[in-house]
Amino acid sequence: MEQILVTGALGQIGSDLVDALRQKYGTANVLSTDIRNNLDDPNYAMLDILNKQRFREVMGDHKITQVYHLAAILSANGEWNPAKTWNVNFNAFLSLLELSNEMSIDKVFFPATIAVHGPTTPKTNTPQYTDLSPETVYGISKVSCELWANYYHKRYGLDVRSLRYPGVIGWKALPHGGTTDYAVEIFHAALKGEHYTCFLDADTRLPMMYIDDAIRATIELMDAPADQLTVRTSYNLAAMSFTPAEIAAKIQERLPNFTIDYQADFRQAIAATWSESIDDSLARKDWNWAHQYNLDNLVDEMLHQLVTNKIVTHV
Ligand code: NAD
Ligand code: AKB
Repeated sequence: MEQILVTGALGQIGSDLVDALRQKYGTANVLSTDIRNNLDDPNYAMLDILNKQRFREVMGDHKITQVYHLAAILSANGEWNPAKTWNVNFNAFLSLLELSNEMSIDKVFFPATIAVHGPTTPKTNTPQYTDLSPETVYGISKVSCELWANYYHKRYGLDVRSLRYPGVIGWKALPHGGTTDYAVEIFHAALKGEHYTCFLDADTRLPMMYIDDAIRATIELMDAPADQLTVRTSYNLAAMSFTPAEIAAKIQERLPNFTIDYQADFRQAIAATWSESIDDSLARKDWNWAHQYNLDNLVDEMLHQLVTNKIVTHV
C-alpha cells in the first residue's frame, strides 16, 4: 500500500486533494502536513518544509512512498518577501528532491503554474515549449523547480511529475495571496449580497480551472504509466479562459442584484505578463487529459456548493 505525504495540505488545493487521495488510498495512508497546527485531522503532522531534518524524519517515520508537494508562497504574496519566497518555493523543493532520491521515493508531484510565463511568452494558445522568462519571484522559483525536476528525472531516474495549474477555483477554502484569487472572492461577495471591487481590470483574460478538474488531473497524471510521460518539467494544463467582466456577467445572469467595479492594484501588472490561453495538447495526448468544467458549469457549481455546504449564507 502506498504511504502518501501531502505538504501545504491546509491550503486551497490541499483541502480538496487530501480528501480525494484519502478516498482513493484511505485516511490512514495519506498524511496531511502544513506549517500550522490542525487538531481536527486524525492523520496530520506539523511540517515546516524549510526544516530539512524534520522533512527527513516525517518521510522516514511514516515510510512515505509518494509525496504531493503543495507548500508554496503564491504570486502576489511572494512579492512582499522575495528571499523568503525563493527559500520556501525553491530551496525546500531542492531538499525534497534530494530526500526523495536518498530515500528511494516512488513518485513526487509538485504543481507549477501559468506564472512561469512572462511578457515575452506568446499570449494566446501558449505552447508547451516556449520562452519562460517570468518577472515574479513566484514564477522564477517555479520555472527553476521545473528544470530541477527534469534534471533529477534524467540524472537519477526520480519519478517526479508536474502540472502547470491555471488559476484554480474551488469552494472549500479561500485562496491565499494569488493573482487569480478574485475569481473565488467574487462568488463569496455575490452570495452575501455584497458589492465586489475587483483588483484586476475588467478585460484581463487568464486561464482558469474548476478545482474538481485540477484534482482529477493531478491524480490521473500520477496514475499514468511512466513511459507515456514525455514532459518531465511540467505539463501545460487548460480548461477555460475568462475575464473578470465575463465571470461577473455569468454571476449576474443567476444573481441579478450582484454589482462589481474595478480598481486595479499591483496584481494587474503581474496578470498582464501571464498568458491568456494555453495549449495543453501534450497532456491530452500523453495521458488523455480532458477537462469537464467550462465557465457556465463552474459558476453553477460554485454557487451551488458554497450554499449547500453552508460556506456562505446566501442573502
Ligand atoms: P495556498 O497558499 O492556499 O496553500 C499553501 C500552503 O502552504 C498553506 O497552507 C501554507 O500554510 C503552506 N506553507 C507555506 N509555507 C510553508 C512552509 N514553510 N512549510 C510548510 N507549509 C507551508 O496555496 P494553494 O492555492 O493551495 O496552492 C498549492 C500549490 O499549488 C502551490 O504550490 C501553488 O504554487 C500551486 N498552484 C496553485 C494555483 C491556484 O490557483 N491555487 C495555481 C497554480 C499553482
Ligand atoms: C496565483 O495567482 O499566484 C496562483 C497561480 C496561478 O499560480 N493562483
